[in-house]
Amino acid sequence: MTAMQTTQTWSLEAVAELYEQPLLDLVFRAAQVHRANNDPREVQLCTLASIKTGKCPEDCAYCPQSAHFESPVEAQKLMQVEPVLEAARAARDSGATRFCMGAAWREVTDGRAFERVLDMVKGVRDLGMEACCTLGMLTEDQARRLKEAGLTAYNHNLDTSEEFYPAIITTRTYQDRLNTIRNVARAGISVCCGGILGLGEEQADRIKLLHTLANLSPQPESVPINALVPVEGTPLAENARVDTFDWVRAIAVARILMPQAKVRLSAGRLEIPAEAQALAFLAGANSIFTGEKLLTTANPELDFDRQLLDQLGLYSRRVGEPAKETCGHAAPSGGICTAEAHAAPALA
Ligand code: SAM
Ligand code: DTB
Ligand code: SF4
Repeated sequence: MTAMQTTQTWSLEAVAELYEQPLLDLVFRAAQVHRANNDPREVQLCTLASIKTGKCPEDCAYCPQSAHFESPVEAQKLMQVEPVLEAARAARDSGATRFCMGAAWREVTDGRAFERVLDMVKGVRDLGMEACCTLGMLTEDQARRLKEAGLTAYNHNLDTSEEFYPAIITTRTYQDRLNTIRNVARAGISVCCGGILGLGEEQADRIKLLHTLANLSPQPESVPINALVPVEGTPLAENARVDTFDWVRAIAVARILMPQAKVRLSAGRLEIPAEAQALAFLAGANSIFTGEKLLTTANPELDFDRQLLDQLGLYSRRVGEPAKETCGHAAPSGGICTAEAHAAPALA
């Protein structure tokens, strides 16, 4: 079974029931699901590049790149191919295996800019890395061209529940988002789709978001969980930081609902204590963004992340390095157990 297959249809009630469990019961169950499906010691490192920054026509209330608000972000036109590939090479040398290119566009427009992005994708793939793009809305034909260029994954988040969405973004609809996700999947590109916590949503909105993500068909291969980074000038600048236990809760539920997806700790990690991040890894997170910047906001230093992974006995794999056949834990028999041996008994 691959991560692309939807394993089961989840009812909203079942997702709510999972979400509302006592936190440590939930984390324990998520850890079991994680160990049954993935090497629990491996964490994928991804690096982001903002290839076109600012002046975005969309009005996403959290985003410092929206042209609707005055934020400290300095706008930058679409980068040339070579500096983007230099950044990708540097990311690969620092241990990243996935390079994600983000553009502050409402949608992709056919023409020279798109051709340049296709060249970036080819270049990143030639470095042996996974290439991911997040460029706004896409047609089916544009998705097909990205696929031909070698694109591994396309990031397009649902961000929150369908009901809460219009309180955050008015320039596009939830259905627009779903249409692009469908176009990406039809082109055979992996879907990277997640959300943000801390927008002012209720727990019920988080449950609905997780429910929608889990029932996408195919399920997302990658689920970024962002914690709002409040940025000066945006309407959400004064929002309180998300409670870290709530953040862990969402990660654990994502892991249970989407057992084989990469659950990525995305924006907001700089303000989240190392101990809470450790709990997130236990609950099934298995990827982080590394590098001192996300798109426009700060991220932990690479040395901090390396030390954190070392302290927790986690590792990342470099480009070309094969998956470890064992998870490295001592088995009760005295040998080294295989990841399969971690498989939890079937869950009721
Ligand atoms: N323009 C494209 C789009 O919206 O799909 C791609 C770039 S956009 C910056 C990618 C994602 O970053 C958003 O969907 C949102 O989840 C996240 N994001 C943006 N600003 C954020 C912030 N201040 N804090 C946390 N996450 C943020
Ligand atoms: C995602 O969900 N998070 C990443 C990636 N996908 C593109 C972006 C986070 C951006 C945080 C705000 C900023 O740095 O501008
Ligand atoms: Fe534009 Fe994406 Fe920012 Fe929304 S999140 S304003 S679409 S860059």
